[in-house]
Amino acid sequence: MTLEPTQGDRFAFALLAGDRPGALACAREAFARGVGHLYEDVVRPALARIGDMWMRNEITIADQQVATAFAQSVLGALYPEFPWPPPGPRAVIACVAGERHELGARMVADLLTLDGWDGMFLGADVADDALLEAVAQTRPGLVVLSLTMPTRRRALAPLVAGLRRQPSSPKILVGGSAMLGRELADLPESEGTVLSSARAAVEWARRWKS
Ligand code: B12
Repeated sequence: MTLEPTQGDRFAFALLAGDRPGALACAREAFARGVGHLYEDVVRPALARIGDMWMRNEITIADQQVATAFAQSVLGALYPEFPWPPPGPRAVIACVAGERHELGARMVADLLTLDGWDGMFLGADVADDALLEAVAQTRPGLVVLSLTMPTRRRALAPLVAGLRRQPSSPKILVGGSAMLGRELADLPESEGTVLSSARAAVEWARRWKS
């Protein structure tokens, strides 16, 4: 029995082959079912597959980096077609200091923006001071922190405590694959919430969007 490749597999192989038309066609086909579907059901499993190939030494770390950059440019090509609404309340989204995995955080930023937030994505490896300064200046209602590497978890407590001291009292949401199955219970002063998918982030944030 031969299994049909999933959309995620097709996207992964197009990325690794540097096949821009193939990757774009696959992304566009998924986008027809919504940005959430494209991100969570196609791009996320494609990148997971690429990570597994790296673990098995079938590709190099450089291949992985090139494939991610390529995925970002393919998604960027579809940006003008996304149904962006007028910007609403501000949300700041960042990868914590030392965290270079940025695609998931960018997806959270995009899906929040598509749901009516004014998403300000600060990108990868954001130093605590820079994040706190951005929050002090822009006074967001929501701050989203993304962590992929479990080693970054220990840096969370002081950052969440710093965010808690901000006069605008933003809601704090923490997630990413390093937080799968975790609780924020070990974080002092935290009322932050842990979630693991970008779609769940949007659902959770809706109640604070006023
Ligand atoms: C691409 C990639 C890289 C790229 C990143 C480039 C970039 N510009 O982002 C580069 C080459 C830089 C890299 C480096 C490393 N990587 Co890497 N990388 C990956 C890979 C293949 C894909 C990551 C990705 O983009 N996934 C797709 C996105 C969409 O998924 P996601 O991040 O999980 O995000 C989703 C959810 O988690 C959620 N989400 C994300 N943030 C948030 C926040 C909130 C609040 C919420 C609610 C949800 C949420 O929403 C997203 C959509 O659903 C993964 C494999 C994998 N399984 O993910 C390995 C992986 C994460 N990397 C790994 C490793 C080990 C490393 C390195 C240590 C390798 C090395 N020796 O150099 C370094 C560490 C760098 C660092 N300090 O951060 C391991 C981590 C293992 C572990 N748990 O410890 C993985 C799992 C590979 C593997 N199979 O072992 N990597």
